[in-house]
Amino acid sequence: MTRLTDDDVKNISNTLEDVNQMLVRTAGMTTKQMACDAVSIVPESIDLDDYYVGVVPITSGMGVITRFSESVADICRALDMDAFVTSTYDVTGLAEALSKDPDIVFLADDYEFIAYNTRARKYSNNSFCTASGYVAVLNGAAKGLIGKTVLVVGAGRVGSRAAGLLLARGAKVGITDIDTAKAHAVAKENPGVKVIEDVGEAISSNDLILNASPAHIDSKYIREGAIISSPGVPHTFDGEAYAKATIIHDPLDIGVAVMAVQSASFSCPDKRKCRR
Ligand code: 2YJ
Repeated sequence: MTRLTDDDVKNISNTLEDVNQMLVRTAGMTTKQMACDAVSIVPESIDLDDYYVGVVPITSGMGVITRFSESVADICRALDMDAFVTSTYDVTGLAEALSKDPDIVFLADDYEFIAYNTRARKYSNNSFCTASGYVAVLNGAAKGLIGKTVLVVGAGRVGSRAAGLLLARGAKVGITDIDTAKAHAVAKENPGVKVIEDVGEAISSNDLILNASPAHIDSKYIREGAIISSPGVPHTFDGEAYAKATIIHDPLDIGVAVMAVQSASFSCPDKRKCRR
């Protein structure tokens, strides 16, 4: 699984408003509206400033990513939540967080990244929330997906979830992966999803793309006017790709904002009003 680097996250806290503006420009929605849309929450029905969030840095595996926890806390603060990062790590950090009685605790190792709602005793998962955020963004940028064809590039944890979410939004879904067995497994789990074996051919014949792959996409395959909603990291689109297509990407904000809103919704005081 792709792991963020110190470099990927170093500027996140300073560019949250840029991401917000980019989402307004490309998808017609603010970060909060995107996050609510991704998990079917009515934005006015949830008071995000009522939530207290703790973020615990985790040292296991490849260790702490510089500014990862601080960036997660800043993404929550930009949504009006109150957030803190623990001064200690791992189990000690979790105990420190819980001693402050937070509503939500974020923590990530090299395999899982979750937001645990301590009131509802339920957690949000980053792969699902990243997929649903980028599907919401694509839906906004394309002004709806009903009856439109969307190509999912990459049949990993985010791409496989995105395929199901796109079907649920009424899109016709194709999926491609250099490992065709993975693409076939997603198609089997999501009847209606079509496997396209040739990745280059698939990209050059689609206007709407959800790119959940770490592989580089050569700009020669990209169609003029395409919309590419792209959670995949590393993000390696070049200037020519950006000149041809609308490309929507940020390394952390979209997925974390959806996690924050979904996790908050688990303990929304009036769940019936909260859900769309
Ligand atoms: O606390 C820290 O600073 C680190 N332990 C954070 C590790 C972040 N984890 C990843 O980037 C993994 N790839 C897992 C992300 C979940 C995939 N959607």
